[in-house]
Amino acid sequence: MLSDAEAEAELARLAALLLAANTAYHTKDAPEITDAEYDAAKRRNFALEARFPHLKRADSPSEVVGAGVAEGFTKIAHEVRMLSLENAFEDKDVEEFEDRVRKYLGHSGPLAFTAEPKIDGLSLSLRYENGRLIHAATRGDGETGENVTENAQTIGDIPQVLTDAPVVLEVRGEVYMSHVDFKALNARQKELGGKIFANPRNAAAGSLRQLDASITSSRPLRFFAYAWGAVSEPLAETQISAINRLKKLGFAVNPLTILCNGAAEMLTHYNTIEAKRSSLGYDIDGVVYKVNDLSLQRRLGFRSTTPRWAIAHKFPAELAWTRLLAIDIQVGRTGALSPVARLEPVTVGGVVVSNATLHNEDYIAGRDSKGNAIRDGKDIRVGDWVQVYRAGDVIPKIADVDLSRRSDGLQRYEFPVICPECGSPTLREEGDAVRRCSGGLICPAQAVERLRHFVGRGTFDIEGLGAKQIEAFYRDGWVQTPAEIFSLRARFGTGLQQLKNREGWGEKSAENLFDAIDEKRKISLNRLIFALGIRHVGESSASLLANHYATWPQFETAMTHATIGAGAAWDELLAIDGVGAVLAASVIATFQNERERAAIDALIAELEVQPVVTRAPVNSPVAGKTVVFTGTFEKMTRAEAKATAESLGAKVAGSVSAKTDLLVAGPGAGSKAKAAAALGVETIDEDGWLALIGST
Ligand code: 5U1
Repeated sequence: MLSDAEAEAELARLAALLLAANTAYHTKDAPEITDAEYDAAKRRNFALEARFPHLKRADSPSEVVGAGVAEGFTKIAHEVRMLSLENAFEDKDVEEFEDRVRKYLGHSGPLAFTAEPKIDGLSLSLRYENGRLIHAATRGDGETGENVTENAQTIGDIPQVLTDAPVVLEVRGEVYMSHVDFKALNARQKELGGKIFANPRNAAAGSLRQLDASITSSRPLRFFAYAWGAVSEPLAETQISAINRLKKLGFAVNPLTILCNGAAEMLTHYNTIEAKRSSLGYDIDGVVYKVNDLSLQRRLGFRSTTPRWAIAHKFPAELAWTRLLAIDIQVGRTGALSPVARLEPVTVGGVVVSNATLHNEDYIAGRDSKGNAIRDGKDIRVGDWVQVYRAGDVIPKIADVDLSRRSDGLQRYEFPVICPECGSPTLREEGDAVRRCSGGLICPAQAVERLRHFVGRGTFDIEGLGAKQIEAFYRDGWVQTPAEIFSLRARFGTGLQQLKNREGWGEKSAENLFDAIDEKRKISLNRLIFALGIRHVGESSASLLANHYATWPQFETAMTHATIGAGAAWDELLAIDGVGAVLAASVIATFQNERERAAIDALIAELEVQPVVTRAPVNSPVAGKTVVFTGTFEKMTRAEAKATAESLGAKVAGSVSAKTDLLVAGPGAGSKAKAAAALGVETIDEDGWLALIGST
């Protein structure tokens, strides 16, 4: 509904914003807006250009194909994944962490944890072989990082040679810059007309991730070690002694690391560290707690990206007041309409913030998802003074609104009932806080988001085909569906003319892209299921489905013939531990939607889907078996039993069926034991299970 003049002004604003964001990201290594915000601005720009083609600027941001920051670095695959940490924000989260750990382990006696500052820097993994530094890699996506070996060799805190170390030792920690060094660096940069860094973390990241190691060597970087990856022999039996061992080997370890007995002591140390925060001389953003006993850490294991044995207790968010200039709506991959606050730029904790999430329509209206008042029921209007906060790296949020500064005549915000991207009606299902576009794949925003998800890191991860490229390909009509990615070579490969004529593309890069696409035709079943972008199916539920059905034909056949709410295929889906009715219905509905199904079939025709290979030892007595646990156990918790069974290659189901091979029943087993008896399923008790898996 914008006039030409308004659209022109908006395109100019977006061009300036995106240019500044590109410069900050690519050149300064100092991003000023989040990726999501950048992408939202790009999308808005595309949408406006599509609606007002005659106003497209000569310097249109949609013609810029951004070079990834990582370009120029070689990659290093981490032998042991680099994990991130679950966050705690309140005292009760820390208490719940201890409770969860105890419950998982079934442990009621004394339990020690380490507590240490969380350094606000850049994670680094250093691999030593026979005492020599072999390589250094950034975290990257946790599986593969950037090779920054030469740069790391210039950091004084990083030993080049270790004596008395395991033959293989990967030391992990944080590269950071002290406040004094940061100020001096910025002063020097100013004098030389160089880049000014927004905060010490960006300065550390920008300094380490230099293609020219001599630049890194001129930057005052430091390193604290706090963890390890691959090791050829155990470092110690406890976290605290492992840290002491790292110290003995010559690494700097944080002097505020202590042992605590339980949540109360952890919280005391948190307060101590917070009180010292401003005088430490370097940035920290919280305190990390870890279970001290490494054998318990091993038992606790990991969720998909975070360990169960550690948590980061973040310091409270930083706050600032500013004006709300506009509310934009972004349409996501599942059609969710997300309101984004456009703010008068304001500095919050050293970072300039100009966008914040507004969550959903209830949040703007001053209600929570149950209809209860939040912010004393104050709604948020364009033009209001709002309080912005940042907690860690998450997208900034709006905490409050100042009614005393509200100008007369500000209107309540009307949440769109029509999708701003495709004009389809928006719908809000019973019990869902989110309003969604009903357009499905006809909505360009949903289609693009699906494609972006499809080529993302946890999914197809095609080198050279990032979010920005796929968006440009979509806009140009080259790729509308995932299958069309795989037919690009056939369609454009002969002449390569069109691709290589794009700015930033040459014949070589086009060929590289086609090769990279071909490389990904072989895909694991779990990645494929996740890549399909089915609502409610995240990375872990995709793995649950893949592990259960094992091959694409088995999964596809089951979903094609399943009926929502009834029948054997439905029961089988729900019997998968971790799969609920909402997820199950969503998967079946996707497979039975004509348009979605056609897109899936076309994609599968281009791929070679790898069946799930059980990683369990071949001699595991339960590999490939479907096991159900029921009743109470004394020597293991249910969660632990499940994790152990899965690590031995078993499938753990939530209910007994004809496919169940084994029921492990503790006291109190009820209907499942009866069902097993009726079906003739072998039933053993806890000791029988422990004996079977050789754990007595
Ligand atoms: N101090 C500290 N920071 N930090 C960050 N410990 C620590 N541990 C981490 C991370 C990501 O990860 C563990 C899972 C090793």
